[in-house]
Amino acid sequence: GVLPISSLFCSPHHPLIITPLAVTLLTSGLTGYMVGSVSYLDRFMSTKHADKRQMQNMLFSELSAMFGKEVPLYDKSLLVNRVCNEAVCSLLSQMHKGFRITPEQLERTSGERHGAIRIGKPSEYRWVATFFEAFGLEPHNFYDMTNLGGKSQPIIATAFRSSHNPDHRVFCSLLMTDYFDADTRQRIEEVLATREVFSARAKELALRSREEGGLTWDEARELVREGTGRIFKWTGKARIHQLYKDLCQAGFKIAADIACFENHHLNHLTPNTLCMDLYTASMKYSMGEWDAEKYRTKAGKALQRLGASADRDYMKLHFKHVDPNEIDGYEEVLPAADAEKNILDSLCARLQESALQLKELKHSGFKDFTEGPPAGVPVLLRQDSYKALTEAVTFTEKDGTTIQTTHTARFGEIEQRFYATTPAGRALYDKSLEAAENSRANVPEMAKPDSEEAETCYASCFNGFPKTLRGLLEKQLVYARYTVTTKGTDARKDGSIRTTDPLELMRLGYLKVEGLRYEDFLPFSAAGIFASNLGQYGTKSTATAKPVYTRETLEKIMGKAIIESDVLYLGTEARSLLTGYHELGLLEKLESGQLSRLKADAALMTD
Ligand code: OOG
Ligand code: NI
Repeated sequence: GVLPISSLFCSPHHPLIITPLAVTLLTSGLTGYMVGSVSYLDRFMSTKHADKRQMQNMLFSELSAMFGKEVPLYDKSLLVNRVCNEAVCSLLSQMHKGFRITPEQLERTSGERHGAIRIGKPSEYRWVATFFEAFGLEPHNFYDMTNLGGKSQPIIATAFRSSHNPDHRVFCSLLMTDYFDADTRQRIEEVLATREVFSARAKELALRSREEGGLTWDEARELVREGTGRIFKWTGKARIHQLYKDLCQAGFKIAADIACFENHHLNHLTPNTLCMDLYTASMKYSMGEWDAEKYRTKAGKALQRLGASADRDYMKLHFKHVDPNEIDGYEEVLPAADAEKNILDSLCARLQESALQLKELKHSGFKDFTEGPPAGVPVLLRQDSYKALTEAVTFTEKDGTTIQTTHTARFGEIEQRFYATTPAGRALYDKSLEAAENSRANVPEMAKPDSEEAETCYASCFNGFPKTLRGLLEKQLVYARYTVTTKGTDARKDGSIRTTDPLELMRLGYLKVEGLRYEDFLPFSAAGIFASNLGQYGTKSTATAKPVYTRETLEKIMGKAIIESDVLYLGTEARSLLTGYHELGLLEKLESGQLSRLKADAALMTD
């Protein structure tokens, strides 16, 4: 039947569930585990303060409404995404008997967003970090965009998100002015010196949240309004046209986009898709780039691939609000022979509706290649976008005169998230991506957008990756969370378990597994996105000596520590294994080195 809404919003991994292992860990000195749960409990129980996860949902849904008003094409693309996701769900419900999702539930499942903002000066960055802290969004990972060879940008960054089961995130860039020659640097800093993006009230509320551990709902709503009414709002107002022109001409359009504008306008706000290739094909068709025949071929292929590969692991990855036990309960069946064709027919018909005719809106086309792994390799994330729109801007000069012109920077990204990779998986990804980029540079067919040869060749560079979760786990390329089954508990009673190998325990049906979803960003994908939208592929430092930036550089600027997300993935896996071994009575059977390594990995994560 239809899923109850509550099951979509009740995380199966609620931090309040205290396992017997937590007690074991507490007595064995790993107090971080419990301390985390207790402090969460404290915050959760405090009725005075608004819940930070609910505040996040409110902030991002308001930002989405704001962005939709600013950029009509964004709203339309959400519609295309919805229609595609409905088509995907219709196919999935034929493959997983019992899976049904109402339009309202789908809408809420697809509420996840990541935003991108670009900040000009350290003091602003510090305020942004304080603002996001009020929503429970903490900095995760350090991205040095100045160090990407030919794709470098004068940017360092982090992403603000929740550590566990995040729904939303913001990629937050900081322009490094010492990347430039002294004269340019001085001109940029001068225009930024007088910029005040945060109102006194916004600062007061953000600080109050830090001091008191939260905000009341009235205060929370007010802080959201500061965000949508001022901090992240596009105003189309800019300053110092000469600096803007000079920076653009010198190939530093990114600096112009940051320094000359009034505030931290959203550059993009990215929703999730259930099937990247179906979405990109539908957008290219709706935007008038592809004819119906080409669309049918490409979209048909995407649906076929989905029909052949959307197993329970795909379901758990893409419907994270649905209880995984419920997913295990669906009977898996092969879709009918004409299932994909019928779905494609109705999708084609829907895309003809006037609300979905994107060609009537002014746009700059869709990006040529999808960033990230090829279709069918379920690691990290895939991203694509419609290209930046040309928007009207009014410059006000020092003497008060105004100049009407345009600016092209804001674009429409989409993403699909897959499994988080281990260091070995990430190294394989980086190597595969490098090979793919090299062939794109050297093999003419590879550089041809939308061609079969290009797709096949790109995909072949990633052949080292197995296509299933099980295969990826066997090669230890991705992280997972293990849970004990009733069959496992029964086997423990019999004393019949002979192995401690998680994959063998899975094969025997004693452990169940879920791959961990990748919740972060990829510097090279980000660079590709920056590049294709700014129309310039990378920058070179013009400083006498190119500065070196580190994680500490950004931590000092924020006055906050940056969380290393690998620690979270590794720690989540280690904790689940410790709990699993404990419940299966296998802790004593582990080699001593293995047990202490798992405990150390689990202890790295502090809440
Ligand atoms: C941020 C680019 C990074 C992503 O999805 O990788 C990003 C920007 O364009 O400001 O958002
Ligand atoms: Ni993005």
